[in-house]
Amino acid sequence: MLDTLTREIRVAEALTKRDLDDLIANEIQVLRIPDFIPKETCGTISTGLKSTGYVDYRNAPQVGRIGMSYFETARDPEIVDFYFKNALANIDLLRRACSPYPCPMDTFRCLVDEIWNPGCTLQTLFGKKMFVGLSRSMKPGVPLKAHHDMFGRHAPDTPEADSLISQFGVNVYVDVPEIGGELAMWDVEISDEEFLEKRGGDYAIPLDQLGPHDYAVKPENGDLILFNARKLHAVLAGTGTDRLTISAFLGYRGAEEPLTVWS
Ligand SMILES: O=C(O)CCC(=O)C(=O)O
Ligand SMILES: [Fe+2]
Repeated sequence: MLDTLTREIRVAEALTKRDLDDLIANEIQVLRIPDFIPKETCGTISTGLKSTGYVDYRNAPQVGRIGMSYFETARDPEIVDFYFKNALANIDLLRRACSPYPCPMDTFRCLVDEIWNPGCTLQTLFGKKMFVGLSRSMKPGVPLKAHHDMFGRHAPDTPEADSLISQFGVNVYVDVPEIGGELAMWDVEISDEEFLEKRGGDYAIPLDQLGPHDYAVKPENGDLILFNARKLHAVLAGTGTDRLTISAFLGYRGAEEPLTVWS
């Protein structure tokens, strides 16, 4: 399947401030940069990630990850503590997995810092550095169910979450199945209360409970894709091979404020 032809999706040759501004201004919902990392390096990074080893998410069974998402802490103080204790070591783990190539998330952080005058920094929370660069592995036949990503749910009543104006998903695609594995999006933005009600006891909303998605992007190896994570989105099941990505969130708090990244 090709990308849905829609004004919401823009394909660009390089990451620029203008495209980032259009994403922030809601002019586009998805920004895709093919060959953000050379396709030739994807195989080596994929092998490095697989030998580092994926472990299933605490709260999303059948989805493997290296590193830990703040979403998994589910506000449990002990897990929050564990997350922060391992944050920098997990960044290092990802760097080693990508070696001898730079970790694509490091490259992304540098590039954003270069194009955004106030800079791009690693998100802190409770005075501590967060982890960034979670690698996700999705098995063939398994979708990532529909959800939106809201920092405020996991870090409620914090200045860091309250000050966010936009939250973007950032993914570098390291190993994508030939068939399937699209990032699918719905144009609606629902409140977190409505989302929590719809997902019930599950980690997200099963795809058969929603109408058809409004647009979809089919990533290729080496792509960087940024998207509005406050819209409902899902990953469609792939065929044949595991789907490996390196991911983050990018937070926007105003034109004069630094952008921040975290997982
Ligand atoms: O892997 C993808 O294409 C998107 C995954 C996702 O839900 C996210 O990065 O927030
Ligand atoms: Fe997401």
